[in-house]
Amino acid sequence: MRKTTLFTLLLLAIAALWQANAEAAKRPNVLFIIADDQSPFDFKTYDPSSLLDAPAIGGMASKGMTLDQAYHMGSMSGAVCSPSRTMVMSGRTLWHLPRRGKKHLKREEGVTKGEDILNNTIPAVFNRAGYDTMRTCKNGNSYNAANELFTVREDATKRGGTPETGSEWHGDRVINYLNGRERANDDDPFFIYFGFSHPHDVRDGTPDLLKKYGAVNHRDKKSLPPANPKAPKLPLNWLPKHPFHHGHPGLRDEVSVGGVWENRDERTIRNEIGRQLACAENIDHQVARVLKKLKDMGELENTYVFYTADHGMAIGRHGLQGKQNLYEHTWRVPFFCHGTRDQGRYPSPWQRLPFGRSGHLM
Ligand SMILES: [Ca+2]
Ligand SMILES: [Ca+2]
Repeated sequence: MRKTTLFTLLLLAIAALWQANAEAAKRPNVLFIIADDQSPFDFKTYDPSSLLDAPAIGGMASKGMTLDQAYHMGSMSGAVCSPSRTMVMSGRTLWHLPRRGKKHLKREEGVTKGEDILNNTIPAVFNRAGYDTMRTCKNGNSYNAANELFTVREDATKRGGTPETGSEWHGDRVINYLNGRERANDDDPFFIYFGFSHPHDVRDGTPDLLKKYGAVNHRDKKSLPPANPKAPKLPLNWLPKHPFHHGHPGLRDEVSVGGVWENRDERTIRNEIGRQLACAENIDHQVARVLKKLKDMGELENTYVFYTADHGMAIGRHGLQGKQNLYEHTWRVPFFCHGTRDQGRYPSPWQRLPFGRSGHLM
């Protein structure tokens, strides 16, 4: 009896260990995708009248979860990217970010090095948990001290209309990284920060996608872009001018964006939205490539995929052009999550976040 009991206990212990090892081996990967300057209303999920073809990102939305009320918290600076991306990286609110001055990156590093903020940023936490961490994104306007902690970092600002100068470059970085893991038989879990430089201006689209959305890369400040019936229609909340003083009308985004400048006429705005959608579809193509690669590697079903943007954008809505306002199109962001477990099982978006239920990401 005693032998049987011990043997049973031993079996149970082995089973428990096997289970623990199996669980450890199955730790999920994370693919965090972030666009630069994208209103949620680019996507049919948020605006069914949008012309944007984005089947890869839209597929994530339909099979996973969509947050309807995802906002960034605003900014203390015209460079809204900076606080937004620092919040993403550190998990702290706008009011608790590392201090910034005119030479904010240097000061930020001085203040935060060795303190808990830096040691609890995304790369620090995932490195500590035994994850491989990789990042590609635009340069600047972010939390550089944290960005440096990614074990693989390939940042460059790519806003051109060719494979080498546009979003495909960022897509290639992730594909190359995954190819390298495959060659090395690296089966550590990974966290990939897959950032794009687009659709932030200058919105230079590729020729085929510009044609699809009836737009051109307009460069001549003295003329208007051609009228094209294929260009997206003016949004319902388009205005030729913002109706009252809104605080900071001379900002770079309101007066200096190439292709728009201070113009708010129909031809300019429709062309610029066409450029925006051309750049957004190119991002979708890159996301599709990476999702396919993960599927081919057998990793997709073990990967949480997030898609969001650092903030939204106006492009003619309410007579504004930029990111420095608090209308819905600008302070809301798209937010989609495709996970391996618990999909569609919770009525409330916050309860449905995979971190709470599975509890094994952090
Ligand atoms: Ca941005
Ligand atoms: Ca590794």
